[in-house]
Amino acid sequence: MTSRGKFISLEGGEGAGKSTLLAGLQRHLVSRGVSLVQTREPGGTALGEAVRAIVLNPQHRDMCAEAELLLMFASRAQLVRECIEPALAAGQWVLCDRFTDASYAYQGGGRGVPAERIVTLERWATEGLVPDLTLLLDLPVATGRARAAGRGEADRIEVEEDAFFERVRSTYRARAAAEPKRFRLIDASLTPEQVLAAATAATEHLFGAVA
Ligand code: Z5A
Repeated sequence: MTSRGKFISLEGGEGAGKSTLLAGLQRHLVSRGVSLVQTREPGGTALGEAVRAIVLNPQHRDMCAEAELLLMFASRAQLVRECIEPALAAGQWVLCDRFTDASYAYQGGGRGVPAERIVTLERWATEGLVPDLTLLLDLPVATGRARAAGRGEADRIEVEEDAFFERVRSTYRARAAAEPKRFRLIDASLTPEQVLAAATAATEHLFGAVA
């Protein structure tokens, strides 16, 4: 019988280095013989990418927090059923750029949506699917924003003020502290090589579990 694959999510604030880490981590996991599916949120399916274009479009500046949250979960519900669950069931590993923790951090911490509402949506939309490992790239807000600056027009969420991103960061850190077995907090101010080394070390126990 094929053993179920492992599910790894990457989280962090703006400019924390998730995309940079994803490329190196993908190479590492493939070199270890893992059959890997890489995806992202919001997005990762045709429907999810259409949702992404809506939620990040600066023209929708009047979008309310509830609509934003529901759109994130619409994308997630589709991604879980169309991509993540079938891959895990087939024994593939899934590396996802953000997952449900981002909704707690951004819509919960950032926008102030009560966490109980997100818990309800999580149970319903993802049937409680939780990553086996979540790598949280932690970085001071100002450093992340400086890194992300100069990439062209800011999207609808990137235009938020620093206080919003401070709430996002502290919500992520609180979630990591509350679930130390699932989360690995990585100091994202280190060099890309050091961040990758910390991330690959954090994945080691997953190999033991499938052996
Ligand atoms: N969102 C939400 O609100 N609710 C949800 O439920 C979900 C998402 C799922 C899209 O996410 C937005 O959706 C996001 C949260 C929201 N909004 N914000 N803000 P995204 O992940 O697609 O976009 P992002 O968070 O804006 O990612 P990013 O800004 O593209 O950052 P990154 O991927 O973490 O960083 P990077 O591109 O790898 O690196 C940024 C720059 O820093 C680049 O020039 C690198 O070369 C440099 N870099 C990277 N690593 C290092 C190190 N270690 N040292 C120095 N420089 C580095």
